[in-house]
Amino acid sequence: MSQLILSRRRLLGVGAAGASSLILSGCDQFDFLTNRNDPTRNFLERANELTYAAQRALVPHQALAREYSPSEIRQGMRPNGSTDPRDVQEYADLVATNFTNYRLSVTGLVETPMSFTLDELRNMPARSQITRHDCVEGWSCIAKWTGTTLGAVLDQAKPKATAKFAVYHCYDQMGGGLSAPEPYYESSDLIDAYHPQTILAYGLNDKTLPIANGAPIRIRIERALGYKQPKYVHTIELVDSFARFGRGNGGYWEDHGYEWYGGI
Ligand SMILES: Nc1nc2c(c(=O)[nH]1)N[C@H]1C(S)=C(S)[C@@H](COP(=O)(O)O)O[C@H]1N2
Ligand SMILES: [Mo]
Repeated sequence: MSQLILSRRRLLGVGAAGASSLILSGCDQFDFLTNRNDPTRNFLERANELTYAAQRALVPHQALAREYSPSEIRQGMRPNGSTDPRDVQEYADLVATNFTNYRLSVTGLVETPMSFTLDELRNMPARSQITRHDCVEGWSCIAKWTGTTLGAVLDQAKPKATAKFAVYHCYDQMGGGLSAPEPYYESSDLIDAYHPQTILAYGLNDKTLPIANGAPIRIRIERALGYKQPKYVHTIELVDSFARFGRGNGGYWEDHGYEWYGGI
């Protein structure tokens, strides 16, 4: 029995160490991730379930991501991915009215589907945190985020016992050109959704969250990589499976080969 545990631990250790040393190895080291046949990426994909199990088993569920002091804020916050989705008419209309008509919907496996105005969200208990954002493209920023705790918002909608994941739906469309546009979406399990540092951010570095960084609401899941920080969120849907979204892998980038857990 103890031998079984030992070998399982060793196995988990390899998965976790392999993934995190890649993440720490810095700038422009990640180009290989776009190469579908790259052995490292295939390893990461296979290690996905393993690192998820490993982190869930080894890291306490509520362990906090490191927080920094104001003097450590650097680079502002470098906008990446979509930075102005005003090509989507619905979003352009919201910008034109300074987001007064914005509503955040909470739907899916909840007892009481809800929708919140920005003022309602801003009037709920707020939390600020200075954290590091790590993009798999090989850069990171340290910035201060302010927002409403997602757990408190979900509680109002009363998640059903069958809810396993939160899917975050965004306004912006990716692709275009030769490929059909695909809406950006992301997801997390409910452990990350209820993590004390997981917030619906409306403030960045003590200012209103700019369009480039996801106005009016972007989610911060501080123990996850950059692509798991969805911007321009309009709906949070609680589900028991990702099968009916995109290509079924739980996020836009996951549908394009990134791992789902994306933990750091
Ligand atoms: N809706 C949406 N969310 C998104 C993206 C995007 O293109 N669209 N890009 C992701 C990636 S890869 C990163 S690194 C961060 C960038 O956040 P920033 O623009 O605030 O720096 O947002 C993430 N969330
Ligand atoms: Mo990223």
